[in-house]
Amino acid sequence: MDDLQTRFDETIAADQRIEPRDWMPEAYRKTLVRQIAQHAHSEIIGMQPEGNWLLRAPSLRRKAILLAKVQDEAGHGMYLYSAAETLGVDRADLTEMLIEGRQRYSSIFNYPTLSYADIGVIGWLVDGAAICNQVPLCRCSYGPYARAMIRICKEESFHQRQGYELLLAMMRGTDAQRAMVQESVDRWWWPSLMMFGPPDGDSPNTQQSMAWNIKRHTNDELRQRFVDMTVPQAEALGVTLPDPEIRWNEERQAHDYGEVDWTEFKAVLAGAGPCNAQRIAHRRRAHENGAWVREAATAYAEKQSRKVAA
Ligand code: FAQ
Repeated sequence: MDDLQTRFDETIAADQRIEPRDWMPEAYRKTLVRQIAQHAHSEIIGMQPEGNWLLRAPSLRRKAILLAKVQDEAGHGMYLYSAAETLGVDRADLTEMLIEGRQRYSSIFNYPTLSYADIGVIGWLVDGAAICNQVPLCRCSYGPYARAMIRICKEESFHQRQGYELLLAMMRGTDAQRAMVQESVDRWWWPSLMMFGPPDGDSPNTQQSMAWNIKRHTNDELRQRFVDMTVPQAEALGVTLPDPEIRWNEERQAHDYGEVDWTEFKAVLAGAGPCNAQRIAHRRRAHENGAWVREAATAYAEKQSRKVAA
């Protein structure tokens, strides 16, 4: 046991990868299952706010783009559930835990999409925040998660670009379109900052996850990176970020910004966000409606394996 622990510690210290067949401490495995499952659930629940606009896209081109993005998110969920399964858990159990409220998904997907500008703003801000958070996960110490993240990040950067491009088109349009974009930015800015998790002083998992090379930066470091990246993009777009305290700090070589409303964040995590109940009810319904597909697929797989055995 000591030998196994030493080997694990040496692998982490050398910044190398842990693979599914390697020995790992139970707490490391549990942390990964928690984070990867939460991440997978976020991708799947994250299809709902955008899916809401699929039948109301303003043109065939916008519809094709949105459809492709939502499909990519399903794919990301699948890669991530597969990565979680290499840790000895079952995807069906993870889904059960999600719909029973025993596992989390990102707070951001508990907010409603009220206009088509939200589609652009989700791409720009939500995918932008996701990229900031996820690029360092490509160097995560657990091999299957790191490899899944490389592919996911490539697709996320397309998602971000499509959002920005949609907003640019709207900002070059009518006054009403510009107002729609600004109203959407006003609603999504603060929830996007919450995606990075609680402030470092209130983040119980960060220290250990960084020691294991799962996380590479703290929540506040990544949040700062996101603010610094987004401020010039907002200027180029011609929108105002709804925080009067944003200003360049010469000394820190970073932007100062206002305090996030952590009471709202905690309420959303506790289930009291605007769409928590709706998101889970919808996921539960989709799962129940898909029961016949799973049964048919299992029956077919069993029939095939009997054929092979015969
Ligand atoms: N929402 O100690 P920490 C996407 C929980 S992007 C809900 O700091 P940790 C792409 C946390 O789980 C979104 N819960 O935790 C897309 C913990 O509770 P627990 C998904 C949150 O793990 C775009 C407690 O608070 N991305 O889907 C949140 O070290 C557009 C204490 O927090 C990922 O999941 C939150 N925002 O750091 C799809 C990235 N923040 O579990 C569709 C991978 C914290 O102990 C459309 N995950 N909590 O009960 C991570 O990087 C980390 O897990 C953090 C949290 C940074 C989210």
